Amino acid sequence: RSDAAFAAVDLGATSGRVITGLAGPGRLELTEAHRFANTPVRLPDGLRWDVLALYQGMLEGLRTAARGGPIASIGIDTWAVDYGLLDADGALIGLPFHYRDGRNGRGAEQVLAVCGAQELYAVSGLQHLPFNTVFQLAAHRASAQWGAARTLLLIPDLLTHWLTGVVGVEITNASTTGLFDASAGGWSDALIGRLGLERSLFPPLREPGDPAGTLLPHVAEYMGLPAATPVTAVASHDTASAVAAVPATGPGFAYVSCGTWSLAGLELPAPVLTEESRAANFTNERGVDGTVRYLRNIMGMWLLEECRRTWGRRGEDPGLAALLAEAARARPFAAVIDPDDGVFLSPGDMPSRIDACLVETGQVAPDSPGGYVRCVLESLALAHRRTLREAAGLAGRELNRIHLVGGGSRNELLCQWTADATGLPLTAGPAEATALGNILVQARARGLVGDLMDMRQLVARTQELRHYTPQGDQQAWDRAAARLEQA
Ligand code: LRH
Repeated sequence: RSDAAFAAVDLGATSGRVITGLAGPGRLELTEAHRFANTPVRLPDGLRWDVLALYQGMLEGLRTAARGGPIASIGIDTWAVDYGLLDADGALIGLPFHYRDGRNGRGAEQVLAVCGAQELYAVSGLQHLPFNTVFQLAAHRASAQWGAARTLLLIPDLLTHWLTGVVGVEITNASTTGLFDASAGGWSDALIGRLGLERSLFPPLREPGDPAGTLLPHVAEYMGLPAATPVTAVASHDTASAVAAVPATGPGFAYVSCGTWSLAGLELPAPVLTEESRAANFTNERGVDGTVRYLRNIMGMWLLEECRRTWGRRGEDPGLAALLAEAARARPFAAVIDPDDGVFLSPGDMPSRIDACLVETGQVAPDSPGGYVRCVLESLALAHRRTLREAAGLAGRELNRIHLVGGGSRNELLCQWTADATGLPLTAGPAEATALGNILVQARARGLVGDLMDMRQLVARTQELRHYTPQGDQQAWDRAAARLEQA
């Protein structure tokens, strides 16, 4: 069989894209059909996703992609944890909340009062993040809308539903809800029951590669695609798609999927549900083919993006290239923050929050934007080191290489410093790992690509990668790592 074209819809926290991928044996080429902003909206009752604008952007993009020739299937991935609720008629109730909304703290308290952190982890293996779906649902229950809710769909499943009319939840993303049984690989009836949620809210699960329906007639007509065009469930959690496209060709690799978040960890055959793992807050999210993404969330490029948003509002953002050049010249290790500090989670003035952390730990705030960027990137490299070393220790693994994928792989300073801090060789790229993983799962469902190893080899053979070897002063990084622990 020859090559085919697939459309990947990839929605991130700041922008959405529709990408066409030509895939087949020996071939994997991406073309961006459309890119659009994802701008959350603050309403009086909270921070929401403008999911209609995202849907419209997706339709627009698919229409553009369809003009380029036949599309064999469509796959959708987005960020995790967030959801929409449907009523008995199948209509969306309200706009989905943004995981950075402040309501979630209350929800976490309520859940933990019923179900202890140990019990939750023993079943779900999920790291504690204040915005895990289970906590959001607890906060949501107090609303007037809740009584009308009949079906929960995660964001990619909601968009799939609007394209096809079919209801289902894809499993890699289900594993980020806190209501998924990491060992059994299905919804946890036990947790759902304990927390007093209706079991019928949770639709049947789909595996990456499963069919997710065909386009509804009005959708197909709008896009100029045949009504029989299939939508395929991909690894709909963007991080799971990215990990599937890590171009590793042997064992012993760790990955950092670096975009708005840095997701740093390992791929394992089975979850690690020990008390040590819970205390270290590692997650066991599901990957393709039943693999486990054993990782921890690190605040990631959000720190830089939010600094730039703050400077931009004041007309003080000199642009990314200038900022990085300035950061490269700034004094090394002048300031270290802990990127995992919860104070950085919500949107708002990031430089001031960095200042406050530095003052609190007896450090001096940078005196230029480049100084902040250096502080952020060095601190992220240190956090990558801490997380990967802990993951390897808890999982009993030796690491021989880091694969840094996602948009962050374009940042040479971050790549070099992550190699330096960890003392490990690092392969950077592909920047488009998420879209590639999305396309590859669709191509595999059509029999055009083999197993996970074949998928990764195809990425390694066809995509542009950069290699970094550790340099610099190891002891200086060790000293800085000690400062991270005090930060
Ligand atoms: C990255 C990501 C991450 C989740 C977060 C909500 O985009 O999906 O894996 O923890 O967003």
